[in-house]
Amino acid sequence: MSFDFSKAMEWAYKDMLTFFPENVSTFGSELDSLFAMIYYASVAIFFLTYAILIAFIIMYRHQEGRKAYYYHGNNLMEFTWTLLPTFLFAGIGLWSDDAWTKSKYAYKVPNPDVTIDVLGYQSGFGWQFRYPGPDGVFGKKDRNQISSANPFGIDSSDSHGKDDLVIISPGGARPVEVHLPINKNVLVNLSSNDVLHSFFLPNFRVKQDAVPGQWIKVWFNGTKAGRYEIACAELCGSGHYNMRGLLIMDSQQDYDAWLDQQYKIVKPELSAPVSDTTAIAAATSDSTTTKN
Ligand SMILES: [Cu+2]
Repeated sequence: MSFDFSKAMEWAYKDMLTFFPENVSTFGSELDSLFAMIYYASVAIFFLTYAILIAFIIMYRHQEGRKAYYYHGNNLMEFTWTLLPTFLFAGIGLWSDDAWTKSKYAYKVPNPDVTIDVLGYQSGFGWQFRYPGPDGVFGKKDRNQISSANPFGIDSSDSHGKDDLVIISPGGARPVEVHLPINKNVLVNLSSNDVLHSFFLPNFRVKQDAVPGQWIKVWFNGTKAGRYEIACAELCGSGHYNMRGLLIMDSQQDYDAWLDQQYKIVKPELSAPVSDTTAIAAATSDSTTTKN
């Protein structure tokens, strides 16, 4: 069997990069090309290093009568192997600065069209999502009011919090499902109830640690409707795998319809008159069927 060098290069240079799921984020392609550039450089350095290593093994193998010689350092060589990686890493740093700033810096977050709160938790392992409700304003948070029924600690004395919509993982292996609109700047305020989690949206090239006691801003703008995975990328405990969720990207119209429907399920008392018991009953029975 002969070694097909071009096949090996094709594997090394192309196929490895197809591990990425489809990019559906506005800044995703910039991060992908950065990843590809670093990857190509690593593959090239790998082949170069191994070619030299193998050549030296052959060139300097034991030969009768040849004697090894000792010398104390070589300035030119030491400068070279210090400067080359310095330029390489400084270059990567400068090149990645734009993509990093755009996607990660809190002061670069564009004006959000939609803002949600996301909270990772370990008791049952999942994510809690909070939408601001019809008034578009989140209720204030009060950590003394945090409970299993009120995971965000929404301040009961703040009227803006009365209509906040909280969606919690259904538990067990069933993934939580949340919807967001496409072609909109989505701002996520991210935190954790207990340990470090990591909010990971592979298709959106978003991965951010969720740190207890801190609210970290994450943003993205999704370009394509569809169903995408939400994962926790931090090994956070025995139920880590249960943190899988589904992010469904909708047109604005479908998103509004979903939000209305969720609102009727979660807040029947606010979305229907109290006397209208049939509407409440229908909305409540919906809650068992809409989780898919
Ligand atoms: Cu986790």
